[in-house]
Amino acid sequence: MDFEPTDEQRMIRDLARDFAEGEIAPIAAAIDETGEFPYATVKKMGEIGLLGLTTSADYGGVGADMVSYVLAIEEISKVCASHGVIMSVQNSLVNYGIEKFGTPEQKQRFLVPLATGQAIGAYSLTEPQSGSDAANMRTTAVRDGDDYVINGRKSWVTSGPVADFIVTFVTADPKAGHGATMAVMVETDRPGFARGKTEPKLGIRASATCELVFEDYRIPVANRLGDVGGGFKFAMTILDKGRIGIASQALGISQAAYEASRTYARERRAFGQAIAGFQAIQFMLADMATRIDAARLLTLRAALTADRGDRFTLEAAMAKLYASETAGWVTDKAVQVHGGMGYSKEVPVERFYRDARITQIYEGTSEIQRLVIARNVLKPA
Ligand code: COS
Repeated sequence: MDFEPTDEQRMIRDLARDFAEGEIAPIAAAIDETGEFPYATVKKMGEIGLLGLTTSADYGGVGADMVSYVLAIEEISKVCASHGVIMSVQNSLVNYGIEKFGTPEQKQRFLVPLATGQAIGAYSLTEPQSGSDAANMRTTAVRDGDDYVINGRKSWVTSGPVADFIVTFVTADPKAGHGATMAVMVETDRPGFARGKTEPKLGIRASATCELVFEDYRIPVANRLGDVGGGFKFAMTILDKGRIGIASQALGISQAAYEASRTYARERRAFGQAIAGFQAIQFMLADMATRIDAARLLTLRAALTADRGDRFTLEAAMAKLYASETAGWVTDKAVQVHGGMGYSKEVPVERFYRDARITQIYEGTSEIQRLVIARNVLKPA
């Protein structure tokens, strides 16, 4: 396996790095403080292609491969994990789903504005009673002539408060399990749709998250993505790609926390020398660097497997599990290296520590990743 980026992959990584350092870095601390959604920089991300990075050029995207995508999300997340998840959700959970399961007409209507950043997208699977047990959904879609009438509540929808289009999973019969599920494209300007309160969160505070409420919400049958009964597999297929995005986000947070710790350790003096001279600090930095490299290799392997066109469920779960737990560990140690300063909002490691926590929860908890991995490794040969 060749992990050396090609010229094109480097170019996309550098584009993302320059954008993150030039446009996002100046606002990252402030939007964490206010929890404000960064409309202006998200719009610019769309203009330079980052919101349609892996979408094919036929639908307004860049048509880049997954390795480029991983490198770009890491760069964005190093500076701001909120922008990282906005980019990941739009590319993986929204655009990819429409490109893979949508009709040509749906691609023109929904994918083109999403891939060019003229529209913001979201993905809605979770409900108040069903997070990990994703098939246990109760939001119903009842056919009425050429329409579906949707009723129910969805929760924890990333970009929900600002989305124009939401890939939403519903069921024709809540008692029928996987077999009655389907995906529909919700257009948020139709009557019967409301957004609940925006969640006040511990981290990724500039990424907006909310509940959705459907009361006799009507959409044409033409808004169904894929088949009736195919919703669960649709949700799982695109989550595999989403998990590579979250692994990359976790990697970016880890890398930023590590670099800040290394700089601080060289500058901060105690007992007559820079604290980088103490073995206690050196070992923390050594373990951070090693774990981050391992997480990066797993994430690149998942991306390369996807780029080869092979199934990557196992590789994505391993990458997401390891990179997210690494982000938790690395950011904890980063606070430790900084001592009292690490607990202060004066330095960014405090934000990295809070931002890292969600990566072990959303798009499948660490426990769900272990379950997916265990099912794969225990499969009869
Ligand atoms: N890709 C394609 N198909 C998949 C798949 C994947 N990654 N995972 C499961 N499927 C298919 C299975 O092959 C099975 O198909 P058949 O009925 O044809 O055999 C079907 O989907 C049902 O799969 P399974 O029996 O494994 O479903 P479970 O209800 O046991 O659920 C877990 C499996 C727990 C792994 C799944 O519900 C899950 O990932 N939950 C977490 C959801 C999540 O990430 N939520 C966060 C939302 S985004 S913030």
